[in-house]
Amino acid sequence: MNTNISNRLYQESLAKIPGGVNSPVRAFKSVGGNPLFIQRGEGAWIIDVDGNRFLDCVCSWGPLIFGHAHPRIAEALRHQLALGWTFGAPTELELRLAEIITHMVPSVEKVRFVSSGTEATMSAIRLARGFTKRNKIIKFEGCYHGHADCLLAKSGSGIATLGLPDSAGVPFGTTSDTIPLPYNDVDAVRKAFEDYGEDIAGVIVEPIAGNMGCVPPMPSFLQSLRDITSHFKALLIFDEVMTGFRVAKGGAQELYHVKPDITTFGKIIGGGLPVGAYGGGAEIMDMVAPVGPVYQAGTLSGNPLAITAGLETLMIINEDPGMYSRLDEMGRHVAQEWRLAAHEAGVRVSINQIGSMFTLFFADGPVLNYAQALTSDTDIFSRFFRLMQEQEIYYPPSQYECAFLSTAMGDSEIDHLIRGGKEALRSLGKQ
Ligand code: HOZ
Repeated sequence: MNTNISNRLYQESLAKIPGGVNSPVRAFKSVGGNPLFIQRGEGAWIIDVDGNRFLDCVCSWGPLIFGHAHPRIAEALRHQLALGWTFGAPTELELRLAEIITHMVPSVEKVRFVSSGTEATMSAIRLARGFTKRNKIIKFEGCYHGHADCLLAKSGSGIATLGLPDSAGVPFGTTSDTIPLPYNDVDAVRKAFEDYGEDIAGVIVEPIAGNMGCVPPMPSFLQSLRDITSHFKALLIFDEVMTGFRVAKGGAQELYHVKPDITTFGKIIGGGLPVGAYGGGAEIMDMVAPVGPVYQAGTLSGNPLAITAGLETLMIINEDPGMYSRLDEMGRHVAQEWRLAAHEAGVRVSINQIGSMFTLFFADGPVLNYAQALTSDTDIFSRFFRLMQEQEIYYPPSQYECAFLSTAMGDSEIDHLIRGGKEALRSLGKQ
């Protein structure tokens, strides 16, 4: 594969941008080789600057549930572009998107828009602390809630990918009220509440973890979090930045029938443009300024272009309620075929899949928490990643990120994905 132009752009970028990239996981550091520079996207495919074409399983790390350059979203953006793209004043668009979200996610009565998932979770934590007048926060190892200081403790995503012991530059004081516990471990949560219950403002959790690879909640994990937090009058925060509008119309909370106090959104809510949001019951949300004392603001919050993309995305979702079961069927089919191929090739794998989110771990047993995710053989993963690239599949360049399907993938794309994965697994079996 010719990647000369990507390589040249990467070398030039190294001189001007730290690591040549604007977000660490893109750098291919954990899988080797240089990042591909992308020129354009067409439906389920991306094309790099050297003209190589790949089936895209990154989907911009989740937002592109319909694939690239969906014509309706493109048209809506063109229309808004002609009207102006930022006013620093309210627009009807924000109201309409808020209405759709509160309809689709009933636990959310009011919602505040921000510009990224990081901002959403950072603000949700401040709100939980302001509402409860308590300081401590429970998070789970391997979950990643953006790069706000207080949440960078035992994080997944890029921190896990690069094998970093959390981040430099985070003062001890900012994480001293953060309690990281093992995912899916209800006993550990109970114990933490027995020890610090009166001081715990909230529990933040990815209801389906996506930042240590895809790790589903065990039956009753989320309900236990609901029961314990309610008992101790702490808030339950679902970080649905990745799962919101991806696993079901109402997110993971709809799938598992558990109602959080605060939900954070990102990715799909902006249709691929920078939008985040946090929302919850009116009593809690009315703690936010200008009504209440919890301050949070943003010049570009509710940006008309970004909100337009989000609005059009959620409208398309609402017109096609069957899309989630189709995506889940596709995901199950891929996972099943790859399991079989891995078995035949003598490669040990553990594949987690929920709807259109999935991860192939090169591990012996089930992966239900961060410690188990870390048992995956990352050398084999790196080889798998490169073999997938040879098969014209753009797979996430990290063991600790999810792969995604999009509705732009038809039968031939799913066949391409299954065949490519099988070929890669067969090659691994021979090495
Ligand atoms: N936060 C994204 C999902 N894990 C990864 C993308 C990135 O860090 O660039």
